[in-house]
Amino acid sequence: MKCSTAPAQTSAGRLGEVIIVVSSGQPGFANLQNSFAFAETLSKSSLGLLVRGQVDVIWHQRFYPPTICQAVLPRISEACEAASYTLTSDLQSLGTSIGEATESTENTERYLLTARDTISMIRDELFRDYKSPCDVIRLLADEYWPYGAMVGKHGGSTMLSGIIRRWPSGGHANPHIDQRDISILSNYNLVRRIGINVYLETPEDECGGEIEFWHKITDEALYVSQKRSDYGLDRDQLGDPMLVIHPHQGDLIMFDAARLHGVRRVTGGSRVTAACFLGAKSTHDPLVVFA
Ligand SMILES: O=C(O)CCC(=O)C(=O)O
Repeated sequence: MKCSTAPAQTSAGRLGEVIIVVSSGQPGFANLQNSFAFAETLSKSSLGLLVRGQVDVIWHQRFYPPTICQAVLPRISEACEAASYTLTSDLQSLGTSIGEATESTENTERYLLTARDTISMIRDELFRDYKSPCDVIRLLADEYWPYGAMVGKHGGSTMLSGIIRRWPSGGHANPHIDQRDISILSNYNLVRRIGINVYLETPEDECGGEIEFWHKITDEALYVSQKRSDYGLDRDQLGDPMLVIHPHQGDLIMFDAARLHGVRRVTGGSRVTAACFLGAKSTHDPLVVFA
């Protein structure tokens, strides 16, 4: 399939494992940080740097075996086609996400009631012969982070620990941050929320589906005041992104979710991810896993 897409906009200098990326753009937000760093592998040291805010993005290529992605994709695509996602029609999502849970108390209840079943569907049905990507991430985070990692709890119930999303052709995601200051996370007082995506299927090069990064927004109230009525911000008002990554099958991308990010429209094929978040309360508390 032949598609076309806008080129990546970055300038980068290598420093061993860590690459520093500096923007030449002029983003129009207060509290922005307009340079950032990324690491090429998920390791004890890069996770520590990300949790401490010294690295913004980890892009670990071929983290998850493409052969397993291929084996699970038919049943995942079928389940996604049958699922309903109430937040947006820009993508499909299995189970009730934390984004939906924050929309209403009714949704919060549904999120908590369905979390265990969704975890079991992903682990025992969709990935039945394999370790699911979010389970692998949780085990590694528990081993790498000095204070461990645990699945989040809310009012005595287990939160969702991983989710599956699918963007059919035409799908995209508006630029957004993933907020920490929401009621379902309030007990944790998070200082950082790390977005994690493992790419199970990606469109061919030039068929869209890139993840784009702009500046960091630390003032969530300011973000909320500028939000569109559905979700996220207007792409047209942001200018060029500072970094555009086209992930490939099996890649892992982890990032500080206070950094504005979005997904470019898929113009051919489809894009499937296994996703979760790690929340950091401080540098001496366990990480919290949720989705
Ligand atoms: O799938 C991606 O690359 C990014 C998804 C996203 O917007 C998020 O994890 O918040």
